[in-house]
Amino acid sequence: MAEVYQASTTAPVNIAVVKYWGKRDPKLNLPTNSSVSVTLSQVDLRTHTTAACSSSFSEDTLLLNSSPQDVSGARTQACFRELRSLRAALESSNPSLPKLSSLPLRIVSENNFPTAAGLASSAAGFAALVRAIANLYELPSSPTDLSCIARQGSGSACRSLFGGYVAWQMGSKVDGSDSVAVELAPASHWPTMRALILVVSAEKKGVSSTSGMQITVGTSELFQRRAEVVVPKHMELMTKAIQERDFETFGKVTMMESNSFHATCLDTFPPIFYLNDVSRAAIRVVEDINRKAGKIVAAYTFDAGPNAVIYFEEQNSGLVAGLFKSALGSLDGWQGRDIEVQEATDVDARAVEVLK
Ligand code: 2P0
Repeated sequence: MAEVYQASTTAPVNIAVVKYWGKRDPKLNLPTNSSVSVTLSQVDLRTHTTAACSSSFSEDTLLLNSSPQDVSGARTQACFRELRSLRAALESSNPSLPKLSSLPLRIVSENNFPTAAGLASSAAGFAALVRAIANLYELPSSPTDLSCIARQGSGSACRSLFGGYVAWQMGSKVDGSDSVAVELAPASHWPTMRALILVVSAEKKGVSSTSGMQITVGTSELFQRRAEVVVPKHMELMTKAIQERDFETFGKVTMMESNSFHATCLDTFPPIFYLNDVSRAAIRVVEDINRKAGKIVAAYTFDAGPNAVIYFEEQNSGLVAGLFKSALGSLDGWQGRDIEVQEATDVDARAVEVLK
């Protein structure tokens, strides 16, 4: 029987605090602005992926949550092609290596969170896919190198190759080689940071990010100002706030970023609405919390969906969780989940297993 080679890994969901929205090159997923994310729990919100290859497989396949996925799309193909060409280069420099680059791939992925509900499922998905294949091929690539490949699967995926606080530098080269993710700080840098996720809806979102952002780029004048003036300022403030563990600035920029992104969505024609009444109620609860505290101790952010992520520091968890429970407890359609910020570890960067 033919040998089956396999390797597994997991990748976490990341939530942007400076948002990616808009592509200058839709084929390579090159963004119109840089972004920053915080990677959430290792345990609760992750994609687990196993990549296998064998001459006994007839073609490349991908199963996500037990359903077969189309792998012929340009994004998945770009990831396969780049990873195979890195493996082929290794094989030509070391002829004793098995010729894995020419074998069909079988990828099996499982998410433990709602797909396409604004919880960045494509980010964790493509990051896990790229890392799993890189492990299978025993590539010596760094997370930043792999981020350049994952970006071609889904822009935000490049940030899920790291844990903690991550910047995706937009870069300026036309081939995208400098549009990569880098770690700003590990999660351990700010051990008191906490996040609460309000799952307002686990339904699939109405407008996909890919098409939404293209319509924004084509129709919103606010978008231009956001990309050229607002985000560069927020990138600078956010990077410094993280370095200095300055929660007030971190929180203020996080909320202003979310508002700026959703204002741009509203300024898109036809408009894109991701927030709903429960999302807006969550914003008011955060404002109440900060008013009571006399400073910013909690910050909301929303991606391309109605679910809220609330950041706060451990010492304020009683105030934040308490007010959320009493204010939103009577509303239908949300459930709170406490998530700690954790390190991304390369869980399964283990040697390739050879299964007979
Ligand atoms: C972000 N979002 O920075 C922003 C905030 C949604 C709102 O990245 O077309 O799924 O696959 O590159 O990465 C969602 O965009 O889009 C996203 P593609 P992606 O997290």
